[in-house]
Amino acid sequence: MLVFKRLAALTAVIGALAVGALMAGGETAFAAFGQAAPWQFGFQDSATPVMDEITSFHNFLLYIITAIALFVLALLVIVMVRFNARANPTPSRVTHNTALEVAWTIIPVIILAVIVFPSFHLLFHELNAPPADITVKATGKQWYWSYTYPDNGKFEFDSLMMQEKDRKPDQPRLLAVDNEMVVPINKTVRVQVIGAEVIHSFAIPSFGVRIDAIPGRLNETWFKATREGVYYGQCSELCGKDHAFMPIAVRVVSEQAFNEWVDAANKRPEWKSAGAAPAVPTAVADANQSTARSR
Ligand SMILES: [Cu+2]
Repeated sequence: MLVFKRLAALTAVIGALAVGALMAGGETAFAAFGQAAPWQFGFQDSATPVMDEITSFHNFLLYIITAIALFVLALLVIVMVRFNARANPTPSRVTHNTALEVAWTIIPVIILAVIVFPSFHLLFHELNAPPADITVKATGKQWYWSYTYPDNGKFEFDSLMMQEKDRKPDQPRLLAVDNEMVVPINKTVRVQVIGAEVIHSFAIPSFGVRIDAIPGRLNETWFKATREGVYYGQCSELCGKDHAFMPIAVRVVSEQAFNEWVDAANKRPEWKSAGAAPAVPTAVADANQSTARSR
């Protein structure tokens, strides 16, 4: 019994510490929008309708799974207390109970049917891209991303992780980049995703977007950001030695600011030439570029 008392006391102490840490971390948990925060529980804050739906579906499932886990725990406790060898020396010989067997088949089916409707609705929401207002092509390279704006002047630029010496204090470590992908607020952005030489994955948690960048296959996803700000993501497919150092940064701005940015981008000769047909075959150019960029 003493062992139990000590165990209970230890559990209480650990619980109190965990709650204390949670409350201390709670203040910072929402300080950083568009990126992960220390002691964060759950998802990053949503910035798109798709992520809103992912979050609410997740919460809905959490209620169901919590109820199921508590129900099974209660059954286990009842069995352990009421039907152990001491409390129940002569066990019953019942092996079948038709009503019970029908119930434990039908009820899970009903639970799954309840889950399937919001699940399919979410799937269609994610995959049925509405007509796009702008298109951005994201190319995963070793180890950085390149963004092309085919409908806004065909300029292209590379987006590399900010090196420590260049990083400003307000820019998050390992997430900030030199050239952010810029998109307008409340516009449907079609993102075409491809890999240059190996498989990468384009992922932005706040947008509910994650899609593989596969060489030779043009994948497509979409998002419609409803809040201005900078949203960070990372390559989410193991792609090589600098997999952890090819972050994605998307800056959501007003339409006017976006148009100004596009004008400025079109005036940068190095961005223009990057989007033009390369003088050397693409594979050779990419290989040279990767060699120059690898750290
Ligand atoms: Cu990658």
